[in-house]
Amino acid sequence: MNKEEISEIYNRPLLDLIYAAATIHRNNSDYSEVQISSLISIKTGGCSEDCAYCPQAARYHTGVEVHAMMKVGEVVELAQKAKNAGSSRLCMGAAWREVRNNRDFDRVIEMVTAVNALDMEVCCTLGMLTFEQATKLKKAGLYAYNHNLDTSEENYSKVITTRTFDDRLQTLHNVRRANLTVCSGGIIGLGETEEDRIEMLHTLCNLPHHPESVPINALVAIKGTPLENQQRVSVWEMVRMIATTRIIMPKTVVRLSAGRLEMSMAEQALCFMAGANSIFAGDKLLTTPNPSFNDDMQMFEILGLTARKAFKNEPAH
Ligand code: SAM
Ligand code: DTB
Ligand code: SF4
Repeated sequence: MNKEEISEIYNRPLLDLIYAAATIHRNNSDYSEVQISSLISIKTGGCSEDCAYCPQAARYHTGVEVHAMMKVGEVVELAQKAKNAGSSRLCMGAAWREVRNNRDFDRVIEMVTAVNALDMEVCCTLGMLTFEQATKLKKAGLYAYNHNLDTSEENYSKVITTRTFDDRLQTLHNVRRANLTVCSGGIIGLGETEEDRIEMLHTLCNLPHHPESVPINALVAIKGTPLENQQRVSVWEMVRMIATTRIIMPKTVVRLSAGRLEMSMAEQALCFMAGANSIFAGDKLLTTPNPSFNDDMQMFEILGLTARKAFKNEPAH
């Protein structure tokens, strides 16, 4: 799909857009199923990068404490709790620029092996990754790798200067080549234009394969970061972004990601109607608060949503 086509979709009258997205969603998936994914920050803070939105960048004074890497046992315990609460997917995040071939990576491999044994979809987000590292993770049982484009190529250097948009694409290429599933999306509310949003979606939907999941984050403005004074995006912008993603990538799992804490149940319902079919659940994202499992379960009950099972698209697993 080209940029003009995506732009036409993005700019439709909102209710037409939601209706079209809901129709496509119903024709492609069981629309009542929503994936519950939990996040664990296995290595928090102290990151060398300058991502302008990030509470974990060492150079900003955000109050996030630097923690040593978690132990394998601690991660497994949290993963089991998340599974018991209904999560089918576990994403382990590390505040790293890139993966290094050292003891920390060996420990990640152990974590992946252990969480995979719980029969959850295991995802990692560890920064840049080589093909060899991606292959090792795959062998250990990794299911998905998250690496967000975050914004358009054009806007990228206004948000991050310590790496390039092409670096991001290279990692996505390495991940795909290692036969892992790809999770890649972005953030809205960074100060980007609507054209930037459309361009980011254009890049994602013109990768050789659509990412299996696309997280859409609303910026959580963090005190101490260069984006601390950014205004919150309106729910209408979230809905527009989600609906457009759903229409251009009909089978992709679209995750309503950061920013849910400030959204009412009615607002989230609109996002699900527009085609969102995944959330991050649990009291915490990586470092910032998120709605509680109980509140989310109540929401599922009221909206008639059910938790999607692990490996939904892989009956052979
Ligand atoms: N360090 C790795 C990397 O940058 O790829 C992995 C962890 S990083 C925290 C993962 C993603 O979290 C970022 O790409 C960004 O999309 C999202 N993120 C970080 N801070 C955020 C914020 N304040 N608001 C919304 N999303 C945020
Ligand atoms: C994604 O797209 N969003 C998640 C996950 N992938 C790693 C992270 C959101 C982080 C929000 C800020 C924080 O809690 O530190
Ligand atoms: Fe934050 Fe990841 Fe950027 Fe590090 S590389 S500052 S953890 S978003």
